[in-house]
Amino acid sequence: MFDSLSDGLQSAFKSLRGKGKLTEGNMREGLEIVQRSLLEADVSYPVVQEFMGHVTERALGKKVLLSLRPEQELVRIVHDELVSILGPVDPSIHLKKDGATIIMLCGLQGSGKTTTCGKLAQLLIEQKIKPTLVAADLQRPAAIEQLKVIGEQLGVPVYSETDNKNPVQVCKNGVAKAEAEGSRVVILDTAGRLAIDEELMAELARIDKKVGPDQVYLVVDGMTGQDAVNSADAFNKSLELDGVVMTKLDGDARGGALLSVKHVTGVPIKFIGTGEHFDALEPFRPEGMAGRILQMGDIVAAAAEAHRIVDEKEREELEAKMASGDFTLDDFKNMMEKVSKPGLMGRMMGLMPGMGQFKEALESEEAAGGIRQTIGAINAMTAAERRNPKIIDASRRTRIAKGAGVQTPVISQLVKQFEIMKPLMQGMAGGSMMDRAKMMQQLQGAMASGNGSLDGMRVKKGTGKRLSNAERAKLRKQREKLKRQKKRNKR
Ligand SMILES: Nc1nc2c(ncn2[C@@H]2O[C@H](COP(=O)(O)OP(=O)(O)O)[C@@H](O)[C@H]2O)c(=O)[nH]1
Ligand SMILES: [Mg+2]
Repeated sequence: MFDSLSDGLQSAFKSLRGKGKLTEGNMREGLEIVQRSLLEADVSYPVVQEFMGHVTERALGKKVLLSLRPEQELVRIVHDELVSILGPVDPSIHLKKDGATIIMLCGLQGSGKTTTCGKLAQLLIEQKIKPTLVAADLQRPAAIEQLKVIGEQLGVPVYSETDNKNPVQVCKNGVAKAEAEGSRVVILDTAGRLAIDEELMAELARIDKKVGPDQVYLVVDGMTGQDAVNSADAFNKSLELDGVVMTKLDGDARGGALLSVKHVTGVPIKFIGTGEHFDALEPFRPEGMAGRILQMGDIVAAAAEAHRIVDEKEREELEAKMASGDFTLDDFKNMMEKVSKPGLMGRMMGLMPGMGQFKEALESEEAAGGIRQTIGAINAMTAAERRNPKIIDASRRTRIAKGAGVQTPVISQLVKQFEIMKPLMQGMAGGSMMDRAKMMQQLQGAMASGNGSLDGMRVKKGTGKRLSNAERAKLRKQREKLKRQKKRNKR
């Protein structure tokens, strides 16, 4: 999703990253790439202008130019601006306390209205509310049938009148019947045209006036780019919209429509559709979406997940330890125990940018075994050894291996892994989101490079293989590179 927007923004940030000292000149270059990528992602011109106005003003501010990591500042500014243009958030349906809440869906033909009826019904069913669906699209004979099938699948009543050509009457009758039957929610599935026309707008305005829906949602096809903006504008002028549902964001939508439609209508984006099935409706969260556009993963979701496993105090202690370099094998063990809960690692990784590929490796039985083995090995160490693994010499190694019931190389490997990991952890603890992402990449590199690496937190099962000279040199180089990088980051 949003590939062109993300790619463009990434390249803007990258071009600044290589610049060393930031000047107004090269910041402007970065800003130009941001602007181009917005336009290429089909964000409409007036929106781009306004967006760039805010971003430029802040990006060229003194503080940013003097800052150590200008590209990060730019990411932050763009992120904040995305959030502010996409917000405020309001994914609730606002049900009335008494009587039936009437929700009217409108939008162009094929935008996903009828499908969204089903998705909203499913959402309500999950809240123990059984809605009534009203088939008010009388343009196409198949439309009524389509809604009926959805009603049957979900087990909710569908009101329709085959011979009535007046959608206002059908809606009125449908609402009356639903109310008589005690339905708490009525969803009107209205007609759409291929393009906006006066007749359609007049028809919708009549339904609006005569039936008096409590909520009017515009359903917009996220794949349609500029067209989406024009139609949203027209619907917004004829009807008072309460929210937008943007569909088909599971495909290769360029994402621009989301920004433009929000800007043009000024009403909250309530939900996004991410598939054809009834459960493919997500409450819209600006932060999550901005994160996705900037390829930072859904940090909020990841953080929420992390919160659930480690409590606040523990986490602060861990961070402090990581930052100061006091991180010991005991802490490492502690952390391993926390993350070794089944399924957890995979979910966390899935939420982090670029880490999806490790999901399977980390979820595997082998990985779980590796973690158990590592914990066992640390358990077999003395307190002094856990604090300072450097003292672990050949004889200690043999003793520990015996105690843990593993081969000696497992222990050397573990100590090596830990030494590589420690500076990385330190870097992660102090840094910003971008620092962390970078460190993650390095961790990935270390994991992927085989010997002496983290190797997916998996300890090789005692092949007894020793490092060759070349491998050792490679490892040393890696460590030195990390050290230099760390120094640079500190500066
Ligand atoms: N991939 C994907 N397809 C969708 C989504 N929403 C709707 N569709 C498809 O879009 C087409 C038109 O949907 P429909 O609900 O009939 O549109 P309507 O004319 O506005 O009622 C159908 O083939 C749906 O399956 C979505 O979020 N993702
Ligand atoms: Mg339809």
